[in-house]
Amino acid sequence: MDIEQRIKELEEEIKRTQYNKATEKHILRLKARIAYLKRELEERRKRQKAQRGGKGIKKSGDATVSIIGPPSVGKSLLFNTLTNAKSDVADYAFTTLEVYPGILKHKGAEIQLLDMPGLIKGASLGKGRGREILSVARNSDLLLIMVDVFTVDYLDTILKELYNFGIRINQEPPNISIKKKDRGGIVIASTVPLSMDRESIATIVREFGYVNAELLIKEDITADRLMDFLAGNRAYIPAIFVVNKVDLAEDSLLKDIEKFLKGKDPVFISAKEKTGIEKLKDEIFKRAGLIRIYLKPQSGKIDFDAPLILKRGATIEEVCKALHRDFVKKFRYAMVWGKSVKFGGQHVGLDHVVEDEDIVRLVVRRA
Ligand SMILES: Nc1nc2c(ncn2[C@@H]2O[C@H](COP(=O)(O)OP(=O)(O)O)[C@@H](O)[C@H]2O)c(=O)[nH]1
Ligand SMILES: [Mg+2]
Repeated sequence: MDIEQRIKELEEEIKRTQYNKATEKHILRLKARIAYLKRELEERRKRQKAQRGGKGIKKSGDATVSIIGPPSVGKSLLFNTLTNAKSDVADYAFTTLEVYPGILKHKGAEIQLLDMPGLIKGASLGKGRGREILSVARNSDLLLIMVDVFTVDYLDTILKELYNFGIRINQEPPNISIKKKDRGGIVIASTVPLSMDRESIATIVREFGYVNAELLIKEDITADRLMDFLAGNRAYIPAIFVVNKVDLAEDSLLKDIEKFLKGKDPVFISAKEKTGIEKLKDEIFKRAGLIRIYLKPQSGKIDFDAPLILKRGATIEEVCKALHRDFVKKFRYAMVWGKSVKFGGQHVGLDHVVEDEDIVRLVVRRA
């Protein structure tokens, strides 16, 4: 029997089964089975795509950001406002048929933005070229999830399609590790109290084909996140919620939207009137995980207009590598001014983590 059909059958079975204490375990097992089969399906699709030589958008710049949302919410107009590129803007749905790349220059960084067709219900199953759009989204460093003041309800659909495609937004990867063993069954160790009972955890792990294994769980894991971990092919990507066309909304509507999106920290903009754009740019820079490092040369002034752009969490070693391939080898120490140090001019080593707007002077051995 083919995998898709089997998944459908299992889903039907879950729907038919009355949820209660007695069936709880059985349903959990069915869910794990589905998650496992879905992964098999993904793997197969990936192999087929690799054979066909699937084309992708070439990444460039310091980070890649995809604009995702339903048709006609103003994605292309925003894209044109933010970048040096041009994308079609029109009054009817599906004006954007291709993926358009453009560069947003902000705070010394070059951020690649991708404008795409609208994402519709059923996208993760391939509707409206949805799988192509979601593949691009999956490979981004950040998503702009965009709706307009009239389509805020549609957000749920977008979030579901992302979820079904294995994209997890604004979540850290599950903090678990697993080791296969020769004997001993499923052994579960945890560093925090767990809400799930151990038998349920073991059931799910077994559904993914493990007979003997040691699990180390470092968070209060849910069944969904455990399955995500075991499936192993999830993409964890930060996302910014953008609400466009505020120029068309009454204050009362905006208040309702704010309430509806509570906890999602939406950025309100008007691509047409160019309001909220600077705030959005700052947010993109931050949420893409970028930081600026100013280099202090041996002599001469610091060029504050040309920072070195790195990813948050970068160390002095990365600063060295970005400047010259021999600098790590010749490194003696670095002097740092800024948020990452206790006092200005502090001497640090290669593993020191730098922060946004730190000033760094590298001291290296001469030839
Ligand atoms: N009033 C208003 N109209 C907008 C705004 N942004 C986009 N539009 C209009 O909405 C329509 C769809 O825009 P488009 O960028 O093509 O949407 P896309 O399908 O999401 O790329 C066009 O007629 C735009 O001029 C906005 O902030 N305010
Ligand atoms: Mg468009």
